[in-house]
Amino acid sequence: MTRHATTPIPGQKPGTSGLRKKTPVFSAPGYLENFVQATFDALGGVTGKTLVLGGDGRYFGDTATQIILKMAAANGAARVIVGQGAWLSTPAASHLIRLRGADGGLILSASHNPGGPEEDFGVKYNMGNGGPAPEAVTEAIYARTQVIDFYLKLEAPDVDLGALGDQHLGDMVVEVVDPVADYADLMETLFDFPALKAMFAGGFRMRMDSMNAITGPYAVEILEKRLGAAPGTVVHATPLPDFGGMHPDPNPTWAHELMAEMMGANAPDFGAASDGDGDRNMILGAGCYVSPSDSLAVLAANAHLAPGYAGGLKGVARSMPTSAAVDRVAAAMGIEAHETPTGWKFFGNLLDAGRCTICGEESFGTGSDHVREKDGLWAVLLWLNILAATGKSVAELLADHWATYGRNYYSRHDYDALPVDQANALMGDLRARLGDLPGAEVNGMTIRAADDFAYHDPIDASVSKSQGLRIIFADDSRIVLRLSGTGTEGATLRVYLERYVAGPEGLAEDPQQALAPMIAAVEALAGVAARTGRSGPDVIT
Ligand code: G16
Repeated sequence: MTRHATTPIPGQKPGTSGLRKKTPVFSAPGYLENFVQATFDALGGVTGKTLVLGGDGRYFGDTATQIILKMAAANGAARVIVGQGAWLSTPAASHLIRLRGADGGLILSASHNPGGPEEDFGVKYNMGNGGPAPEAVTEAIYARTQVIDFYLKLEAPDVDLGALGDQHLGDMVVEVVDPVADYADLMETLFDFPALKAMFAGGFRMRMDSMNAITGPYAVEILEKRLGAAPGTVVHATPLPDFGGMHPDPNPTWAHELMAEMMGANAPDFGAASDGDGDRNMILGAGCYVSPSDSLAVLAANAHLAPGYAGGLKGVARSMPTSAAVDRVAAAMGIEAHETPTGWKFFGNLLDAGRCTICGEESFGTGSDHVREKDGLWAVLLWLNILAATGKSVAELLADHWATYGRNYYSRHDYDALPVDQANALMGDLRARLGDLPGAEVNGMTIRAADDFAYHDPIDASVSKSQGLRIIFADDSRIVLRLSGTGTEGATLRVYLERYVAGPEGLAEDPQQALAPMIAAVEALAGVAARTGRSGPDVIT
């Protein structure tokens, strides 16, 4: 074991989902080491513990894996279970932690952010329940980074991460496992694989865009090998260190190849994409885009059609900026609906306490209590199961859903890479005026309520403040503004827009048209275009 003297490095504060920085920052001498040692220290050390380790295959992941293995060995860990080739999708890592009863795990990914020598890298710690570290733990890690003065790292040759089985690193066992098999087996327990096989055998056509990221091997194994989808169903199926130059964020802007195919002539019946680390999903039908908030609501309403959820749902949960469409489903079912801050970590307590079964976010994340992360391929398989069980198309399912529950028109407008001071000033000025807004009129609409969202966790009574500015109108239409906690360049302003139409008229409008009054209200209240000088958002979901 070698003890290396170090000094604190500023800025190692985990964001919405772990610590994300530009690769040159993360790969600078001591940067990763400081953060990993601070993580181990904040957990009370890792002596005798079992950890899971893997990532999404992005640039620097293999080097980082070797460094972390040597640090875990020097810190006295008993065993590290690592995916072959240092690969593990985020949901597969969550499953492996739970399956093997590990004490926790480190996931090397900057999720949907681009990868490469000049792009993004990230590290996050997941707890023994398989879920992201809660705020109390990430704050303890950050506190430790500010006083750290040494890290431990074994001097040893690199481990062969291509060879399955046990190896030794000092006294620690490194167990290299197939990253796909256990996860694929879990999916077989939840969904009606024979029915899905029959659907594909009957000519059902699908396109899955894995965006040169980690879901490629998982999707090929499950969709093409186990379910018999046509070879080539999965495209961009090989994880590449720079994602082949793709921006692996499954939304209409970045998954534009898939969008073009699904909106074009002779489109497949079903389309889906996932992100860098496999926890996000975008769902499409032929000529039809499903907004993530609607996807969550449709999945909650129909989950009982899949064997894993045949007993019904205990409750649902959504992040605050996600539309209230799923709340309407929960009300009809008579089950609990929870509203949490942005960040999957906030669902962990509710899932562990059996207060919800399915949860989701507008940021293309959906999942259930089968793991403690959002899960892209799980959402794809649940949609497929529902399509197989109902015999309906994606467009028919959506239309039926809106006819039953009404439609929560929804969109998110992102303004990327704003100067940090400008973004903070915009938010600060609006925050200062929130108290004056209730009762005020904007473009003929009356504001009913306005606040800075705070979450009171019903399980552990922790309070999370300043989670987004909400302005709610008399008809329950809503605008929400918050700054992203996952970007690595300047500030990203997210503007969330929602308007409810009960129907039966007006359910098939273009969302941007339907939301035009809300878009105008944002400009009147916050002056986004005027203050940023931008002519429009960089990303519209
Ligand atoms: C992460 C979190 C999500 C969150 C998303 C966007 O996703 O796990 O819970 O909704 O970031 O966060 P923000 O709006 O702060 O950028 P991922 O897929 O990046 O891990």
